[in-house]
Amino acid sequence: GGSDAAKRNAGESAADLVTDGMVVGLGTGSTAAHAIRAVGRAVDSGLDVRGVATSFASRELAREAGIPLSDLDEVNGIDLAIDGADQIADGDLVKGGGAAHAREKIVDVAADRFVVVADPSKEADRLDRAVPVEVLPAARETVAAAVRSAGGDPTLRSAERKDGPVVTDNGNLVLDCEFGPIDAPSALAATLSETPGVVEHGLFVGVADEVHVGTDDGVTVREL
Ligand code: DER
Repeated sequence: GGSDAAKRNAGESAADLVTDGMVVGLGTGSTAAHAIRAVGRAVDSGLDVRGVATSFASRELAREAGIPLSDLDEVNGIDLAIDGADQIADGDLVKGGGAAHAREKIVDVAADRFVVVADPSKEADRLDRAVPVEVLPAARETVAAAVRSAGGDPTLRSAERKDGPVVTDNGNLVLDCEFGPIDAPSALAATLSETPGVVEHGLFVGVADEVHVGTDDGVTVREL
């Protein structure tokens, strides 16, 4: 992954887009965390915003940062969502490294403006990272079979400091599905979405509006 300075520069650059009265989608991951902390500092200085978290982790971080929070079903739309990505190519994303992509996609897609924060290691010419797929636990084998017939190689994501698989905030499991280079992300996204038992996949196709790519000494902003 990229340097912390690069992640911080990206996160703080995106946080500068937050203005008074906004409802802000708060993404998950170490890069979005810098944006959350920066928004928290702005709130300390009087910024009036409401945050909508995308995971247990981002909610806890936002609370620590002092950002007033609302649930997604309490707000009337989201003005801006700031979120990280595992890979970016041609404006499409692979997300889900933090197994939060189901709620992230709801918030990111609902937002009037979805800004990605990343470091250069996330940029690629073509998406080729494993695609995280959140599945209902009972459907993990049937989804795995469907992934294989679509040319993928599914692996149940096991937890680091817990015996057994990662369990998402929604109580589901995650299959990391290797497809190699993904030539047609929207076609693959449709195939995954149509598979019974798939709760959400990590292909964010044509969703992001802008990306802030941090480097150690600055940030590059690109419209997508
Ligand atoms: O889970 C996600 O989609 C996160 O946004 C993510 O994977 C990026 O995390 P990072 O900013 O810590 O690399």
